[in-house]
Amino acid sequence: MAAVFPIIAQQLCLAAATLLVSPAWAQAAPPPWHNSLGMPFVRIAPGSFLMGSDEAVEALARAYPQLERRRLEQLADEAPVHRVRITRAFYLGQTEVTVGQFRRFVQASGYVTEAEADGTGGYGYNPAYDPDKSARGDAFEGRDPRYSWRNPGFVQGEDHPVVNLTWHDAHALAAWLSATEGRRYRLPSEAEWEYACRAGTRTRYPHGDDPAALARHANVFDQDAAPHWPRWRAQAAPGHDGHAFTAPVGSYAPNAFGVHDMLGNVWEWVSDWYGADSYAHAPSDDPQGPARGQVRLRRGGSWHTWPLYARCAFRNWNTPQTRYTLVGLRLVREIEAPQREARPADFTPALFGHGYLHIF
Ligand SMILES: [Ca+2]
Ligand SMILES: [Ca+2]
Repeated sequence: MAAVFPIIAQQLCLAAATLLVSPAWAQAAPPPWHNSLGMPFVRIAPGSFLMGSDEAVEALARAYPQLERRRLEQLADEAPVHRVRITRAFYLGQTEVTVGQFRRFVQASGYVTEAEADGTGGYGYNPAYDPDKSARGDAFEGRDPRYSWRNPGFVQGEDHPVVNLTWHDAHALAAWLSATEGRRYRLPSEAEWEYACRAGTRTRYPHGDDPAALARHANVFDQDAAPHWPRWRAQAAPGHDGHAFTAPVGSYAPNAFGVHDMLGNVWEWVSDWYGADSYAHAPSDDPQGPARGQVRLRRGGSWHTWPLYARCAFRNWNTPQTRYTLVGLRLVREIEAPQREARPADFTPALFGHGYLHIF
């Protein structure tokens, strides 16, 4: 018997060593947790990573030779690269929020989105629309009351990512889920989002640095989308990702953290205000962005986004009232509730009929 114990002890030591040296995402992933609307969530372990990018314009010019140099010089807000610690585990939506999940929310809550409530509508695809008719050169028609999350002008199944939602709409969804489930839902912070996008990588994309390979890993502006917008054909990713418009969520392999479509399909609202120099002032632990601002960040690019702008480090932003054919969201469910947890009493259904509820 005496010889057995050293063997067991050795095995235990080996197991412990494996736990210590293996990154959390390399271990066997448990099945996703599903909430009351059927949204799958995966647990993201705490950790640290290098956030942002400080790539030289010359290096970008070699990788994206078709782009004007001024576009490559406009990425200074991705610097400085800085170490960020995510100190708490959290659940992150394994996919973007889908049309079907949002429909169930609307049916259960009576919520009316900003695009519908303010009467100005959203944006949509119309093959007869000419971008030159838009003062901003918008690729899509709008605002127009015929467009909303219910109709972006192209066909969407219930498993496609919902679009035409404002930052306020995203918060209303999180608040309703928090109140009805007694758990704390919110948008990811910008740092949490990039941590989950990179999933342990330091390259432009989780698959590596090559923009030409992007269409194998994400739904972006590719050779399937380009025929609908011939003026931007030269900017399309080479290859076919199989989708000219939105794709069913989870159509592509997950990254090393087990989440799908962090890049492409739809832009995702995050919680932070945008600050062009915010990285220079950010704390290293759980940064939340500036205390005030004018515009909210969105991340990851979309089905209509050129490869340069579908990198993990790229930052883009809009007013919180913006609704667009390319912008959706995914949610965080907190694991450790902070001091105060949302309760049903915090939710005021009467406000939802008016379509606007500013939470937190
Ligand atoms: Ca595509
Ligand atoms: Ca996305």
